[in-house]
Amino acid sequence: DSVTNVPEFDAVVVGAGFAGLYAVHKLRNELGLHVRGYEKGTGVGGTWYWNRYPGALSDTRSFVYRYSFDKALLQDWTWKNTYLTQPEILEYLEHVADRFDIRQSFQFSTKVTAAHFNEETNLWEIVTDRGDKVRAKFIVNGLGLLSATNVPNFKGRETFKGEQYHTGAWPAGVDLNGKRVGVIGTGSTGVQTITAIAPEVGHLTVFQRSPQYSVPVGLRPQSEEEITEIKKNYDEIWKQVKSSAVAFGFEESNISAVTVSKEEQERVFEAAWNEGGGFYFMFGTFNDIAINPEANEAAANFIRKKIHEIVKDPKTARKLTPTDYYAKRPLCDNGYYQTFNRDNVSLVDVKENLIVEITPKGVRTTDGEYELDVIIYATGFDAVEGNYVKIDLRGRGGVSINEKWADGPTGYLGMTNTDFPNMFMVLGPNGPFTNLTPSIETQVEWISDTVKYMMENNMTTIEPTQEAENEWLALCKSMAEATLFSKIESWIFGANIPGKKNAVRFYVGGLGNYRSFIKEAGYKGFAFDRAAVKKK
Ligand code: FAD
Ligand code: NA7
Repeated sequence: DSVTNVPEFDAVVVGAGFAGLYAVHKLRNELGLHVRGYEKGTGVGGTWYWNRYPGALSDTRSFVYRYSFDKALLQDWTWKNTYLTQPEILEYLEHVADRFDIRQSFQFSTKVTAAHFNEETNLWEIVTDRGDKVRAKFIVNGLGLLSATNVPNFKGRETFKGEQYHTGAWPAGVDLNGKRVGVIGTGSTGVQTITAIAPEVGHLTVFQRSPQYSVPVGLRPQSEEEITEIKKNYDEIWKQVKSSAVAFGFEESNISAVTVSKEEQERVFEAAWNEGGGFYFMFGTFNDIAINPEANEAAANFIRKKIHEIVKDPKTARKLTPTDYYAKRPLCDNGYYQTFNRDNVSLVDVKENLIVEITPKGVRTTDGEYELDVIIYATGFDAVEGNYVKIDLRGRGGVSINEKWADGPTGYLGMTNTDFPNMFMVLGPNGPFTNLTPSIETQVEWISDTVKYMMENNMTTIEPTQEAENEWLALCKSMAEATLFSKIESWIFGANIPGKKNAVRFYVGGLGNYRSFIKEAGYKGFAFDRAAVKKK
Protein backbone atom coordinates (compact mmCIF):
# COMPACT_ATOMS: atom_id res chain seq x y z
CA ASP A 1 0.00 0.00 0.00
CA SER A 2 1.15 3.49 -0.71
CA VAL A 3 2.47 5.04 2.48
CA THR A 4 1.34 8.51 1.55
CA ASN A 5 -2.32 7.55 1.22
CA VAL A 6 -2.70 6.19 4.72
CA PRO A 7 -4.22 8.81 7.04
CA GLU A 8 -2.17 9.43 10.14
CA PHE A 9 -3.55 10.44 13.52
CA ASP A 10 -1.94 11.31 16.81
CA ALA A 11 -4.31 8.92 18.53
CA VAL A 12 -6.97 6.37 17.68
CA VAL A 13 -9.61 5.77 20.36
CA VAL A 14 -11.66 2.57 20.20
CA GLY A 15 -15.11 2.47 21.82
CA ALA A 16 -17.65 5.22 22.50
CA GLY A 17 -18.68 4.43 26.07
CA PHE A 18 -17.78 6.41 29.20
CA ALA A 19 -14.09 5.67 28.51
CA GLY A 20 -13.81 6.46 24.80
CA LEU A 21 -15.89 9.63 24.97
CA TYR A 22 -13.78 11.07 27.75
CA ALA A 23 -10.54 9.99 26.04
CA VAL A 24 -11.51 11.90 22.88
CA HIS A 25 -12.45 14.93 24.95
CA LYS A 26 -9.12 14.97 26.79
CA LEU A 27 -6.87 14.23 23.84
CA ARG A 28 -8.64 16.34 21.23
CA ASN A 29 -10.29 19.18 23.13
CA GLU A 30 -7.63 19.64 25.80
CA LEU A 31 -4.34 18.52 24.19
CA GLY A 32 -5.34 19.59 20.70
CA LEU A 33 -4.42 16.27 19.11
CA HIS A 34 -5.65 14.87 15.83
CA VAL A 35 -7.89 12.01 17.01
CA ARG A 36 -10.03 9.39 15.28
CA GLY A 37 -12.53 7.27 17.20
CA TYR A 38 -14.05 3.99 16.07
CA GLU A 39 -17.19 2.43 17.50
CA LYS A 40 -18.88 -0.68 16.20
CA GLY A 41 -22.34 0.42 17.36
CA THR A 42 -24.31 3.00 15.43
CA GLY A 43 -24.11 5.52 18.29
CA VAL A 44 -22.43 6.45 21.55
CA GLY A 45 -23.11 4.90 24.97
CA GLY A 46 -21.19 1.60 25.09
CA THR A 47 -22.81 -0.59 27.76
CA TRP A 48 -25.82 1.71 27.78
CA TYR A 49 -26.20 1.54 24.01
CA TRP A 50 -26.17 -2.28 23.93
CA ASN A 51 -27.99 -3.29 27.14
CA ARG A 52 -31.56 -2.20 26.38
CA TYR A 53 -33.18 -5.18 28.04
CA PRO A 54 -36.26 -4.53 30.19
CA GLY A 55 -35.33 -3.51 33.72
CA ALA A 56 -31.76 -2.42 32.92
CA LEU A 57 -30.72 -0.18 35.80
CA SER A 58 -27.44 1.05 37.27
CA ASP A 59 -26.51 -0.47 40.60
CA THR A 60 -24.42 2.60 41.39
CA ARG A 61 -26.38 5.49 42.85
CA SER A 62 -27.37 8.16 40.31
CA PHE A 63 -25.31 10.91 41.90
CA VAL A 64 -22.00 9.09 41.42
CA TYR A 65 -22.66 7.18 38.20
CA ARG A 66 -21.46 10.03 36.00
CA TYR A 67 -18.40 12.06 35.11
CA SER A 68 -16.92 14.39 37.72
CA PHE A 69 -14.57 16.36 35.47
CA ASP A 70 -16.88 19.23 34.52
CA LYS A 71 -18.50 21.29 37.26
CA ALA A 72 -21.08 22.89 34.98
CA LEU A 73 -22.12 19.48 33.64
CA LEU A 74 -22.59 18.25 37.23
CA GLN A 75 -24.87 21.17 37.97
CA ASP A 76 -26.81 21.13 34.69
CA TRP A 77 -27.63 17.46 34.37
CA THR A 78 -30.01 16.00 36.87
CA TRP A 79 -31.81 12.78 37.77
CA LYS A 80 -35.07 11.60 39.27
CA ASN A 81 -34.46 8.46 41.29
CA THR A 82 -31.80 6.91 43.48
CA TYR A 83 -30.66 4.81 40.47
CA LEU A 84 -30.56 5.39 36.73
CA THR A 85 -32.41 3.44 34.07
CA GLN A 86 -30.64 2.50 30.84
CA PRO A 87 -32.46 5.17 28.77
CA GLU A 88 -31.44 7.84 31.30
CA ILE A 89 -27.76 6.88 31.15
CA LEU A 90 -27.83 6.72 27.36
CA GLU A 91 -29.43 10.17 27.22
CA TYR A 92 -26.71 11.49 29.54
CA LEU A 93 -23.91 10.09 27.39
CA GLU A 94 -25.55 11.44 24.22
CA HIS A 95 -25.71 14.83 25.91
CA VAL A 96 -22.03 14.63 26.87
CA ALA A 97 -21.11 13.68 23.29
CA ASP A 98 -23.00 16.71 21.95
CA ARG A 99 -21.91 19.10 24.65
CA PHE A 100 -18.22 18.46 24.01
CA ASP A 101 -18.70 17.95 20.29
CA ILE A 102 -17.29 14.42 20.47
CA ARG A 103 -19.40 12.64 17.82
CA GLN A 104 -17.61 14.26 14.88
CA SER A 105 -14.39 12.49 15.89
CA PHE A 106 -16.02 9.05 15.79
CA GLN A 107 -16.67 6.80 12.87
CA PHE A 108 -19.61 4.63 13.94
CA SER A 109 -20.69 1.19 12.70
CA THR A 110 -17.01 0.43 12.39
CA LYS A 111 -15.19 -2.37 14.16
CA VAL A 112 -11.43 -2.30 14.63
CA THR A 113 -10.26 -5.73 13.44
CA ALA A 114 -6.48 -5.37 13.62
CA ALA A 115 -3.86 -3.14 15.17
CA HIS A 116 -0.16 -3.82 14.62
CA PHE A 117 2.75 -1.88 16.07
CA ASN A 118 5.35 -1.10 13.43
CA GLU A 119 8.79 -1.01 15.03
CA GLU A 120 10.35 0.89 12.15
CA THR A 121 7.93 3.82 12.20
CA ASN A 122 6.90 3.49 15.87
CA LEU A 123 3.31 3.85 14.71
CA TRP A 124 0.24 1.69 15.16
CA GLU A 125 -1.32 0.45 11.93
CA ILE A 126 -5.02 0.03 12.41
CA VAL A 127 -7.52 -1.78 10.18
CA THR A 128 -11.32 -1.84 10.40
CA ASP A 129 -14.09 -4.05 9.04
CA ARG A 130 -15.07 -1.18 6.75
CA GLY A 131 -11.72 -1.27 4.99
CA ASP A 132 -10.16 1.71 6.76
CA LYS A 133 -6.40 1.65 7.18
CA VAL A 134 -4.90 4.34 9.38
CA ARG A 135 -1.76 4.94 11.39
CA ALA A 136 -1.53 6.51 14.81
CA LYS A 137 1.13 7.21 17.39
CA PHE A 138 -1.15 6.17 20.25
CA ILE A 139 -4.03 3.75 20.53
CA VAL A 140 -6.44 4.11 23.43
CA ASN A 141 -8.72 1.11 23.96
CA GLY A 142 -12.01 1.76 25.71
CA LEU A 143 -13.35 -1.64 24.68
CA GLY A 144 -15.36 -2.23 27.85
CA LEU A 145 -14.93 -4.94 30.48
CA LEU A 146 -18.50 -6.25 30.39
CA SER A 147 -19.10 -5.91 26.69
CA ALA A 148 -18.26 -9.05 24.70
CA THR A 149 -21.43 -11.10 25.12
CA ASN A 150 -21.26 -14.74 26.21
CA VAL A 151 -23.81 -17.04 24.59
CA PRO A 152 -23.19 -20.60 25.78
CA ASN A 153 -22.70 -23.03 22.98
CA PHE A 154 -25.93 -24.98 23.55
CA LYS A 155 -26.58 -27.70 21.00
CA GLY A 156 -29.39 -26.85 18.57
CA ARG A 157 -29.47 -23.11 19.24
CA GLU A 158 -29.98 -22.32 15.57
CA THR A 159 -32.98 -24.67 15.31
CA PHE A 160 -35.20 -22.65 17.69
CA LYS A 161 -38.28 -21.39 15.83
CA GLY A 162 -39.11 -18.56 18.24
CA GLU A 163 -37.20 -15.38 19.03
CA GLN A 164 -33.92 -15.42 20.98
CA TYR A 165 -31.95 -12.51 22.40
CA HIS A 166 -28.89 -11.88 24.53
CA THR A 167 -29.52 -9.10 27.04
CA GLY A 168 -26.31 -7.33 26.00
CA ALA A 169 -27.40 -7.05 22.36
CA TRP A 170 -31.07 -6.22 22.86
CA PRO A 171 -32.82 -5.00 19.71
CA ALA A 172 -35.51 -2.33 19.57
CA GLY A 173 -39.14 -3.32 19.41
CA VAL A 174 -39.18 -6.63 21.29
CA ASP A 175 -42.71 -7.43 22.45
CA LEU A 176 -42.96 -10.01 25.22
CA ASN A 177 -46.60 -9.37 26.03
CA GLY A 178 -48.48 -12.58 26.80
CA LYS A 179 -45.67 -14.80 25.47
CA ARG A 180 -44.05 -17.88 26.95
CA VAL A 181 -40.61 -16.58 27.82
CA GLY A 182 -37.56 -18.41 29.17
CA VAL A 183 -34.66 -16.62 30.83
CA ILE A 184 -31.35 -18.48 31.11
CA GLY A 185 -29.11 -16.94 33.75
CA THR A 186 -29.65 -15.36 37.15
CA GLY A 187 -26.74 -12.94 37.47
CA SER A 188 -27.21 -9.19 37.87
CA THR A 189 -28.76 -8.95 34.41
CA GLY A 190 -31.01 -12.00 34.78
CA VAL A 191 -32.30 -10.76 38.13
CA GLN A 192 -33.20 -7.36 36.62
CA THR A 193 -34.80 -8.85 33.51
CA ILE A 194 -36.80 -11.49 35.37
CA THR A 195 -38.19 -8.96 37.84
CA ALA A 196 -39.13 -6.51 35.09
CA ILE A 197 -40.82 -8.84 32.60
CA ALA A 198 -42.73 -11.18 34.94
CA PRO A 199 -45.87 -9.00 35.12
CA GLU A 200 -46.00 -8.60 31.34
CA VAL A 201 -45.33 -12.06 29.93
CA GLY A 202 -47.78 -14.96 29.65
CA HIS A 203 -45.51 -17.43 31.41
CA LEU A 204 -41.94 -17.01 32.59
CA THR A 205 -39.58 -19.95 33.04
CA VAL A 206 -36.36 -19.12 34.85
CA PHE A 207 -33.45 -21.47 34.17
CA GLN A 208 -31.14 -21.11 37.17
CA ARG A 209 -27.73 -22.71 37.40
CA SER A 210 -26.54 -20.95 40.56
CA PRO A 211 -28.82 -19.28 43.10
CA GLN A 212 -27.79 -15.75 44.05
CA TYR A 213 -27.59 -13.59 47.12
CA SER A 214 -29.43 -10.37 46.33
CA VAL A 215 -30.60 -7.47 48.48
CA PRO A 216 -33.12 -4.74 47.65
CA VAL A 217 -31.70 -1.99 45.44
CA GLY A 218 -33.61 0.79 47.21
CA LEU A 219 -35.03 2.42 44.09
CA ARG A 220 -37.01 5.51 45.07
CA PRO A 221 -37.51 9.07 43.91
CA GLN A 222 -35.09 11.73 45.10
CA SER A 223 -36.56 15.06 46.03
CA GLU A 224 -35.45 18.40 44.59
CA GLU A 225 -34.05 19.27 48.02
CA GLU A 226 -31.92 16.12 48.21
CA ILE A 227 -30.58 16.70 44.72
CA THR A 228 -29.80 20.37 45.41
CA GLU A 229 -27.94 19.36 48.54
CA ILE A 230 -25.87 16.80 46.64
CA LYS A 231 -25.05 19.30 43.90
CA LYS A 232 -23.93 21.82 46.49
CA ASN A 233 -21.53 19.29 47.99
CA TYR A 234 -20.05 17.72 44.88
CA ASP A 235 -16.48 18.80 45.63
CA GLU A 236 -16.58 16.95 48.93
CA ILE A 237 -18.45 14.02 47.46
CA TRP A 238 -15.91 13.34 44.70
CA LYS A 239 -13.05 13.77 47.15
CA GLN A 240 -14.60 11.08 49.33
CA VAL A 241 -15.42 8.81 46.38
CA LYS A 242 -11.92 9.00 44.91
CA SER A 243 -10.23 8.25 48.20
CA SER A 244 -12.58 5.41 49.15
CA ALA A 245 -12.29 1.72 48.27
CA VAL A 246 -15.31 0.80 46.15
CA ALA A 247 -16.11 4.41 45.13
CA PHE A 248 -19.85 3.93 45.42
CA GLY A 249 -20.51 7.19 47.26
CA PHE A 250 -20.79 5.84 50.80
CA GLU A 251 -18.29 5.50 53.63
CA GLU A 252 -17.08 1.91 53.89
CA SER A 253 -17.51 0.41 57.33
CA ASN A 254 -14.46 0.04 59.55
CA ILE A 255 -16.13 -2.35 61.96
CA SER A 256 -15.52 -6.08 61.87
CA ALA A 257 -18.71 -8.16 61.94
CA VAL A 258 -17.15 -10.76 64.20
CA THR A 259 -16.42 -8.23 66.95
CA VAL A 260 -20.08 -7.32 67.51
CA SER A 261 -23.01 -9.27 68.95
CA LYS A 262 -25.48 -11.27 66.84
CA GLU A 263 -28.13 -8.66 67.71
CA GLU A 264 -25.91 -5.83 66.48
CA GLN A 265 -25.18 -7.74 63.27
CA GLU A 266 -28.93 -8.18 62.69
CA ARG A 267 -29.60 -4.51 63.35
CA VAL A 268 -26.91 -3.36 60.91
CA PHE A 269 -27.94 -5.84 58.19
CA GLU A 270 -31.62 -4.93 58.59
CA ALA A 271 -30.84 -1.22 58.25
CA ALA A 272 -28.74 -1.87 55.12
CA TRP A 273 -31.47 -4.11 53.69
CA ASN A 274 -33.94 -1.25 54.13
CA GLU A 275 -31.56 1.35 52.74
CA GLY A 276 -30.73 -0.75 49.66
CA GLY A 277 -27.71 -1.34 47.43
CA GLY A 278 -25.55 -4.43 46.84
CA PHE A 279 -22.16 -2.84 47.42
CA TYR A 280 -23.57 -0.98 50.41
CA PHE A 281 -24.75 -4.25 51.96
CA MET A 282 -21.36 -5.91 51.43
CA PHE A 283 -19.02 -3.01 52.22
CA GLY A 284 -21.06 -0.43 54.11
CA THR A 285 -22.18 -2.74 56.92
CA PHE A 286 -18.94 -4.35 58.10
CA ASN A 287 -15.38 -4.36 56.84
CA ASP A 288 -14.76 -8.11 56.72
CA ILE A 289 -17.68 -9.68 54.83
CA ALA A 290 -15.58 -10.18 51.71
CA ILE A 291 -12.58 -11.54 53.62
CA ASN A 292 -13.60 -13.35 56.79
CA PRO A 293 -15.61 -16.59 56.36
CA GLU A 294 -17.39 -16.07 59.67
CA ALA A 295 -18.46 -12.50 58.82
CA ASN A 296 -19.43 -13.68 55.37
CA GLU A 297 -21.60 -16.43 56.82
CA ALA A 298 -23.41 -13.90 59.02
CA ALA A 299 -24.31 -11.76 55.99
CA ALA A 300 -25.17 -14.82 53.90
CA ASN A 301 -27.39 -16.20 56.63
CA PHE A 302 -29.26 -12.93 56.92
CA ILE A 303 -30.07 -12.99 53.20
CA ARG A 304 -30.99 -16.70 53.27
CA LYS A 305 -33.46 -15.99 56.04
CA LYS A 306 -34.98 -13.15 54.01
CA ILE A 307 -35.43 -15.45 51.00
CA HIS A 308 -37.38 -17.93 53.14
CA GLU A 309 -39.52 -15.12 54.54
CA ILE A 310 -40.31 -13.70 51.10
CA VAL A 311 -40.82 -16.81 48.98
CA LYS A 312 -44.04 -18.62 49.89
CA ASP A 313 -43.42 -22.05 48.35
CA PRO A 314 -40.76 -23.73 50.54
CA LYS A 315 -39.45 -25.86 47.68
CA THR A 316 -38.93 -22.80 45.46
CA ALA A 317 -37.38 -20.91 48.38
CA ARG A 318 -34.92 -23.76 48.88
CA LYS A 319 -33.93 -23.75 45.21
CA LEU A 320 -33.40 -19.97 45.34
CA THR A 321 -31.17 -20.13 48.41
CA PRO A 322 -27.40 -20.18 47.90
CA THR A 323 -25.24 -22.19 50.26
CA ASP A 324 -21.76 -21.08 49.19
CA TYR A 325 -19.90 -17.88 50.10
CA TYR A 326 -21.50 -14.48 49.45
CA ALA A 327 -18.61 -13.45 47.22
CA LYS A 328 -19.65 -12.54 43.71
CA ARG A 329 -20.23 -8.95 42.56
CA PRO A 330 -22.96 -8.15 45.11
CA LEU A 331 -26.39 -8.06 43.52
CA CYS A 332 -29.38 -5.91 44.26
CA ASP A 333 -32.88 -6.07 42.88
CA ASN A 334 -36.27 -4.48 42.73
CA GLY A 335 -38.39 -7.39 44.01
CA TYR A 336 -36.59 -10.43 42.60
CA TYR A 337 -37.47 -13.07 45.18
CA GLN A 338 -41.10 -11.80 45.32
CA THR A 339 -41.38 -12.56 41.61
CA PHE A 340 -41.37 -16.28 42.40
CA ASN A 341 -44.67 -15.93 44.29
CA ARG A 342 -46.41 -15.16 40.98
CA ASP A 343 -48.55 -17.85 39.36
CA ASN A 344 -47.01 -17.26 35.94
CA VAL A 345 -43.40 -17.78 37.04
CA SER A 346 -41.61 -21.10 37.44
CA LEU A 347 -38.07 -21.94 38.43
CA VAL A 348 -36.03 -24.71 36.83
CA ASP A 349 -32.81 -25.74 38.52
CA VAL A 350 -30.42 -26.46 35.67
CA LYS A 351 -27.61 -27.50 37.96
CA GLU A 352 -29.71 -30.52 38.87
CA ASN A 353 -31.32 -30.87 35.46
CA LEU A 354 -28.78 -29.70 32.91
CA ILE A 355 -29.76 -27.91 29.74
CA VAL A 356 -29.25 -30.61 27.13
CA GLU A 357 -30.17 -28.68 24.02
CA ILE A 358 -32.25 -25.98 22.44
CA THR A 359 -34.98 -27.54 20.32
CA PRO A 360 -37.18 -25.95 17.64
CA LYS A 361 -39.84 -25.55 20.37
CA GLY A 362 -37.81 -24.46 23.39
CA VAL A 363 -35.31 -25.71 25.96
CA ARG A 364 -34.73 -29.37 26.78
CA THR A 365 -33.23 -30.22 30.15
CA THR A 366 -32.59 -33.68 31.57
CA ASP A 367 -36.11 -33.61 33.07
CA GLY A 368 -38.05 -32.59 29.97
CA GLU A 369 -38.79 -30.01 27.29
CA TYR A 370 -39.99 -26.48 28.09
CA GLU A 371 -41.95 -24.94 25.22
CA LEU A 372 -41.22 -21.26 24.67
CA ASP A 373 -41.90 -18.39 22.28
CA VAL A 374 -38.85 -16.41 23.37
CA ILE A 375 -35.49 -17.38 24.90
CA ILE A 376 -33.53 -14.68 26.69
CA TYR A 377 -29.85 -15.33 27.31
CA ALA A 378 -28.86 -13.44 30.46
CA THR A 379 -25.65 -15.42 30.39
CA GLY A 380 -23.20 -12.59 30.89
CA PHE A 381 -19.98 -11.61 29.23
CA ASP A 382 -16.53 -12.73 28.27
CA ALA A 383 -15.43 -10.19 30.83
CA VAL A 384 -12.34 -7.97 30.86
CA GLU A 385 -10.27 -9.22 27.91
CA GLY A 386 -13.19 -10.44 25.75
CA ASN A 387 -13.04 -7.63 23.21
CA TYR A 388 -9.23 -7.51 23.16
CA VAL A 389 -8.69 -11.10 22.11
CA LYS A 390 -11.11 -10.65 19.20
CA ILE A 391 -8.81 -8.05 17.63
CA ASP A 392 -5.68 -9.11 15.79
CA LEU A 393 -3.60 -7.04 18.18
CA ARG A 394 0.18 -7.27 17.79
CA GLY A 395 2.99 -5.52 19.59
CA ARG A 396 6.79 -5.65 19.26
CA GLY A 397 8.22 -8.53 17.24
CA GLY A 398 4.71 -9.35 16.00
CA VAL A 399 3.69 -10.86 19.35
CA SER A 400 -0.12 -11.18 19.58
CA ILE A 401 -2.17 -10.28 22.61
CA ASN A 402 -3.45 -13.86 22.70
CA GLU A 403 0.11 -15.17 22.97
CA LYS A 404 0.99 -12.59 25.56
CA TRP A 405 -2.07 -13.39 27.66
CA ALA A 406 -1.91 -17.18 27.30
CA ASP A 407 -1.65 -17.59 31.11
CA GLY A 408 -4.30 -14.98 31.80
CA PRO A 409 -4.54 -11.30 30.91
CA THR A 410 -2.12 -8.80 32.41
CA GLY A 411 -1.70 -5.08 32.34
CA TYR A 412 0.51 -2.84 34.41
CA LEU A 413 -1.86 -0.55 36.36
CA GLY A 414 -4.64 -2.04 34.25
CA MET A 415 -3.61 0.34 31.48
CA THR A 416 -0.41 -0.75 29.72
CA ASN A 417 1.43 -3.83 28.50
CA THR A 418 5.08 -4.70 27.94
CA ASP A 419 5.79 -5.06 24.21
CA PHE A 420 2.70 -3.02 23.32
CA PRO A 421 4.20 0.47 23.24
CA ASN A 422 1.89 3.48 23.17
CA MET A 423 -1.13 1.23 23.64
CA PHE A 424 -3.36 2.23 26.53
CA MET A 425 -6.31 0.36 27.98
CA VAL A 426 -9.13 1.86 30.03
CA LEU A 427 -10.48 -0.78 32.43
CA GLY A 428 -7.97 -3.27 31.07
CA PRO A 429 -6.95 -6.36 33.08
CA ASN A 430 -5.99 -5.70 36.71
CA GLY A 431 -7.58 -2.31 37.02
CA PRO A 432 -9.71 -1.23 40.00
CA PHE A 433 -12.84 -3.13 41.07
CA THR A 434 -15.18 -0.24 41.91
CA ASN A 435 -18.03 1.90 40.80
CA LEU A 436 -16.46 2.35 37.42
CA THR A 437 -17.01 5.93 36.30
CA PRO A 438 -14.45 7.45 38.72
CA SER A 439 -11.97 4.70 37.83
CA ILE A 440 -12.47 5.39 34.13
CA GLU A 441 -11.81 9.08 34.74
CA THR A 442 -8.71 8.31 36.81
CA GLN A 443 -7.28 6.17 34.03
CA VAL A 444 -8.19 8.48 31.13
CA GLU A 445 -6.62 11.40 33.00
CA TRP A 446 -3.45 9.40 33.64
CA ILE A 447 -3.29 8.45 29.95
CA SER A 448 -3.78 11.99 28.76
CA ASP A 449 -1.22 13.34 31.26
CA THR A 450 1.22 10.73 30.02
CA VAL A 451 0.68 11.65 26.38
CA LYS A 452 1.24 15.30 27.28
CA TYR A 453 4.41 14.46 29.20
CA MET A 454 5.77 12.52 26.23
CA MET A 455 5.01 15.35 23.83
CA GLU A 456 6.66 17.90 26.07
CA ASN A 457 9.76 15.72 26.38
CA ASN A 458 9.95 14.60 22.76
CA MET A 459 9.51 10.95 23.65
CA THR A 460 8.53 8.42 21.04
CA THR A 461 7.34 5.35 22.95
CA ILE A 462 6.26 4.25 26.41
CA GLU A 463 5.71 0.75 27.77
CA PRO A 464 6.00 -0.80 31.21
CA THR A 465 9.04 -2.82 32.19
CA GLN A 466 8.54 -6.56 32.54
CA GLU A 467 9.50 -6.23 36.18
CA ALA A 468 6.83 -3.61 36.91
CA GLU A 469 4.21 -5.64 35.08
CA ASN A 470 5.11 -8.81 37.01
CA GLU A 471 5.10 -7.01 40.35
CA TRP A 472 1.72 -5.45 39.67
CA LEU A 473 0.30 -8.83 38.72
CA ALA A 474 1.71 -10.40 41.87
CA LEU A 475 0.23 -7.59 43.97
CA CYS A 476 -3.21 -7.99 42.37
CA LYS A 477 -3.01 -11.73 42.84
CA SER A 478 -2.07 -11.60 46.50
CA MET A 479 -4.75 -9.02 47.25
CA ALA A 480 -7.43 -11.00 45.42
CA GLU A 481 -6.40 -14.24 47.10
CA ALA A 482 -6.91 -12.63 50.48
CA THR A 483 -10.61 -12.21 49.61
CA LEU A 484 -13.39 -14.78 49.44
CA PHE A 485 -14.08 -13.67 45.85
CA SER A 486 -11.20 -15.90 44.80
CA LYS A 487 -12.93 -18.93 46.36
CA ILE A 488 -16.07 -18.59 44.22
CA GLU A 489 -16.55 -19.09 40.49
CA SER A 490 -17.66 -15.95 38.66
CA TRP A 491 -16.69 -13.67 35.79
CA ILE A 492 -14.42 -11.71 38.15
CA PHE A 493 -11.80 -14.47 37.75
CA GLY A 494 -12.94 -15.64 34.32
CA ALA A 495 -14.60 -18.75 35.72
CA ASN A 496 -17.95 -18.19 33.96
CA ILE A 497 -16.79 -19.42 30.55
CA PRO A 498 -15.63 -22.95 29.84
CA GLY A 499 -11.99 -22.99 28.81
CA LYS A 500 -11.29 -19.43 29.92
CA LYS A 501 -8.16 -19.08 32.00
CA ASN A 502 -9.06 -18.73 35.67
CA ALA A 503 -6.79 -15.85 36.72
CA VAL A 504 -6.81 -12.59 38.61
CA ARG A 505 -8.41 -9.80 36.58
CA PHE A 506 -8.78 -6.93 39.07
CA TYR A 507 -6.90 -4.80 41.55
CA VAL A 508 -9.08 -5.09 44.65
CA GLY A 509 -7.09 -2.60 46.72
CA GLY A 510 -9.66 0.13 46.14
CA LEU A 511 -9.71 3.35 44.12
CA GLY A 512 -8.09 5.52 46.82
CA ASN A 513 -5.08 3.22 47.06
CA TYR A 514 -4.96 2.84 43.29
CA ARG A 515 -4.83 6.60 42.84
CA SER A 516 -2.09 6.92 45.47
CA PHE A 517 -0.12 4.14 43.80
CA ILE A 518 -0.14 5.68 40.34
CA LYS A 519 0.71 9.07 41.77
CA GLU A 520 3.62 7.80 43.85
CA ALA A 521 4.97 5.42 41.20
CA GLY A 522 5.14 8.17 38.59
CA TYR A 523 6.87 6.73 35.52
CA LYS A 524 9.14 4.51 37.58
CA GLY A 525 7.83 1.26 36.11
CA PHE A 526 8.04 2.48 32.53
CA ALA A 527 10.58 2.39 29.75
CA PHE A 528 10.59 5.23 27.26
CA ASP A 529 11.99 4.97 23.74
CA ARG A 530 12.96 1.31 24.07
CA ALA A 531 14.85 -0.09 21.11
CA ALA A 532 13.05 -2.30 18.59
CA VAL A 533 13.26 -6.06 19.13
CA LYS A 534 14.56 -8.22 16.31
CA LYS A 535 11.77 -9.92 14.34
CA LYS A 536 11.77 -13.70 14.71
P1 FAD B 1 -18.33 0.14 27.36
O1 FAD B 1 -19.41 1.03 27.80
O2 FAD B 1 -18.53 -1.32 27.43
O3 FAD B 1 -17.97 0.57 25.85
C1 FAD B 1 -17.12 -0.18 25.05
C2 FAD B 1 -17.46 0.11 23.60
O4 FAD B 1 -16.41 -0.38 22.76
C3 FAD B 1 -18.73 -0.57 23.13
O5 FAD B 1 -19.65 0.38 22.64
C4 FAD B 1 -18.27 -1.50 22.02
O6 FAD B 1 -19.20 -1.59 20.96
C5 FAD B 1 -16.99 -0.86 21.59
N1 FAD B 1 -16.04 -1.80 20.98
C6 FAD B 1 -15.54 -2.93 21.54
N2 FAD B 1 -14.69 -3.53 20.68
C7 FAD B 1 -14.64 -2.75 19.58
C8 FAD B 1 -13.92 -2.84 18.34
N3 FAD B 1 -13.08 -3.86 18.10
N4 FAD B 1 -14.11 -1.88 17.43
C9 FAD B 1 -14.97 -0.84 17.67
N5 FAD B 1 -15.67 -0.70 18.82
C10 FAD B 1 -15.50 -1.66 19.76
N6 FAD B 1 -20.68 -0.27 36.26
C11 FAD B 1 -20.83 0.48 37.36
O7 FAD B 1 -19.86 1.03 37.86
N7 FAD B 1 -22.06 0.66 37.92
C12 FAD B 1 -23.17 0.09 37.41
O8 FAD B 1 -24.26 0.29 37.93
C13 FAD B 1 -23.04 -0.74 36.26
N8 FAD B 1 -24.10 -1.37 35.71
C14 FAD B 1 -23.92 -2.17 34.62
C15 FAD B 1 -25.01 -2.82 34.07
C16 FAD B 1 -24.86 -3.64 32.95
C17 FAD B 1 -26.05 -4.31 32.35
C18 FAD B 1 -23.58 -3.83 32.39
C19 FAD B 1 -23.38 -4.72 31.20
C20 FAD B 1 -22.50 -3.18 32.93
C21 FAD B 1 -22.65 -2.34 34.03
N9 FAD B 1 -21.56 -1.67 34.59
C22 FAD B 1 -21.74 -0.89 35.70
C23 FAD B 1 -20.23 -1.72 33.95
C24 FAD B 1 -20.15 -0.73 32.76
O9 FAD B 1 -19.74 -1.49 31.67
C25 FAD B 1 -19.20 0.43 33.07
O10 FAD B 1 -19.68 1.14 34.18
C26 FAD B 1 -19.02 1.43 31.93
O11 FAD B 1 -20.22 1.70 31.25
C27 FAD B 1 -17.95 0.98 30.97
O12 FAD B 1 -17.66 1.98 30.04
P2 FAD B 1 -16.53 1.75 28.95
O13 FAD B 1 -16.54 2.94 28.05
O14 FAD B 1 -15.27 1.40 29.59
O15 FAD B 1 -16.98 0.45 28.13
P1 NA7 C 1 -23.19 -13.03 35.11
O1 NA7 C 1 -23.12 -12.43 36.44
O2 NA7 C 1 -21.97 -13.70 34.56
O3 NA7 C 1 -24.42 -14.04 35.11
C1 NA7 C 1 -24.62 -14.96 34.06
C2 NA7 C 1 -25.68 -15.95 34.47
O4 NA7 C 1 -25.84 -16.90 33.40
C3 NA7 C 1 -25.30 -16.76 35.70
O5 NA7 C 1 -26.46 -17.03 36.43
C4 NA7 C 1 -24.73 -18.03 35.10
O6 NA7 C 1 -24.79 -19.14 35.96
C5 NA7 C 1 -25.65 -18.21 33.92
N1 NA7 C 1 -25.07 -19.07 32.89
C6 NA7 C 1 -23.95 -18.82 32.16
N2 NA7 C 1 -23.72 -19.86 31.33
C7 NA7 C 1 -24.70 -20.76 31.54
C8 NA7 C 1 -24.99 -22.04 31.01
N3 NA7 C 1 -24.20 -22.59 30.07
N4 NA7 C 1 -26.09 -22.70 31.46
C9 NA7 C 1 -26.87 -22.13 32.40
N5 NA7 C 1 -26.65 -20.93 32.96
C10 NA7 C 1 -25.57 -20.26 32.53
O7 NA7 C 1 -23.61 -11.94 34.00
P2 NA7 C 1 -24.59 -10.68 34.15
O8 NA7 C 1 -24.84 -10.14 32.80
O9 NA7 C 1 -25.76 -11.03 34.95
O10 NA7 C 1 -23.76 -9.68 34.99
C11 NA7 C 1 -22.44 -9.33 34.67
C12 NA7 C 1 -22.11 -7.99 35.17
O11 NA7 C 1 -22.64 -7.05 34.21
C13 NA7 C 1 -22.75 -7.59 36.47
O12 NA7 C 1 -21.97 -7.82 37.57
C14 NA7 C 1 -23.03 -6.12 36.29
O13 NA7 C 1 -21.89 -5.38 36.60
C15 NA7 C 1 -23.29 -5.99 34.85
P3 NA7 C 1 -23.55 -19.42 36.99
O14 NA7 C 1 -23.67 -18.41 38.06
O15 NA7 C 1 -22.28 -19.27 36.17
O16 NA7 C 1 -23.75 -20.81 37.45
